[in-house]
Amino acid sequence: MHKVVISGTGVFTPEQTISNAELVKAFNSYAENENRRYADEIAAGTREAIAMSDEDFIVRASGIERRHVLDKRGILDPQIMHPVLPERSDEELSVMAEMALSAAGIALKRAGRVPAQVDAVICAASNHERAYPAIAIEVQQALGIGGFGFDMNVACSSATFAIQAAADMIRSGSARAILIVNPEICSAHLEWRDRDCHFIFGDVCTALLLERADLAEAQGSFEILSTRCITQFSNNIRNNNGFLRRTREGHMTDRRDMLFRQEGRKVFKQVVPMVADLILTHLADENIAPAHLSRLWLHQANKGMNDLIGVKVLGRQPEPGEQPNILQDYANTSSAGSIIAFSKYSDDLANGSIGVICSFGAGYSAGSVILRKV
Ligand code: CO8
Repeated sequence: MHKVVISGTGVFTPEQTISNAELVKAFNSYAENENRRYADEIAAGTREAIAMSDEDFIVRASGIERRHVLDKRGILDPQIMHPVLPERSDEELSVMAEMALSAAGIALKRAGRVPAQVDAVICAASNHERAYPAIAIEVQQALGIGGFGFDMNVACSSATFAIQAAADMIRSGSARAILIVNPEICSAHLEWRDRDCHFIFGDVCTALLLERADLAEAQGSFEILSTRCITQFSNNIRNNNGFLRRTREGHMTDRRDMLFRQEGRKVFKQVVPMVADLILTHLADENIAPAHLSRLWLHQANKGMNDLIGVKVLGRQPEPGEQPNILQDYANTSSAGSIIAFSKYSDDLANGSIGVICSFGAGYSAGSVILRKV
């Protein structure tokens, strides 16, 4: 069995940002318009008025201060309330592939590799802009990578599950180097007209290069000591959009269940113990004491959730920097969140330092990756 390292990471961050203030202003303007439009029904008690959103609530409940998005204009227009991403022809690069190329370029450069040295591409994300051909194969073709590519989706755990899949392939010898890309266009599957969730997500793309340790040349790689993935079915985070919706009589394009929806409180309560238990069991099975952990790169959904997981895993309040959060700037970027944290906050670690990347989300799913700086 070969040893495997993460030799390069990259983050593509869309230029456009939306502050909580801008978001709340747009939402409240939409809500006022709707409430005016249905004033009679609201007065008659046959319809509920839409409640206003609030900046202080958003920061208090989630820790999110702003998010990057691909199209700010459409999202903030009270008459539109979603990103407007023009359809592209079959000959043009898809949006996800374009984001992936940007992040992949950075990851390959950091690893000191050219595409010809890569054997496979995995595009792992919460949603794919089309069913086929795979976005991964488009990225493979655009970069000039040989071998194969495929898409996979485990919602917020897509990146960690892809790390396990790629590491297993490299360990067993079916590939020497695998590029993982996580283009997350969360803005397109978020209901921006629902105040319970309109603040949660942002857009981004991350990339990782995994290589056989004996072939890797980059300084400051991270050896993958062990991976563990778990899933447990739950309806508490759900998106019913799928190809079967076209086969149903009277299908509507505006059905709420065709976009992200969740029971946020239940998710919070059920997922925190599940994740803390996964990390602690995983560490124990690898004979690593939590006290030997230098860093936790957690999924970036909610600051309160991460603070609690940190305390449960370390058995004490994490020191500043031990558990870096990026969600204040990016919001929840699904599978990319923990990888952004890893990419931005890992260079400073000393050789031999041990850290854990951990994702969690819809499914439920959770993935833990134990790393050692080499
Ligand atoms: N402004 C003001 N008040 C609000 C707002 C708002 N924007 N939103 C809700 N409120 C109100 C509620 O109506 C409620 O009022 P009341 O008490 O009168 O009923 C009150 O504030 C409290 O609301 P909540 O109970 O909902 O608030 P919480 O404290 O639970 O915070 C959170 C809500 C932030 C959503 C929190 O529950 C949370 O973070 N939960 C965990 C979420 C999570 O981690 N989910 C993972 C999903 S991501 C994933 O798996 C990937 C999916 C694929 C990506 C999808 C891309 C779109």
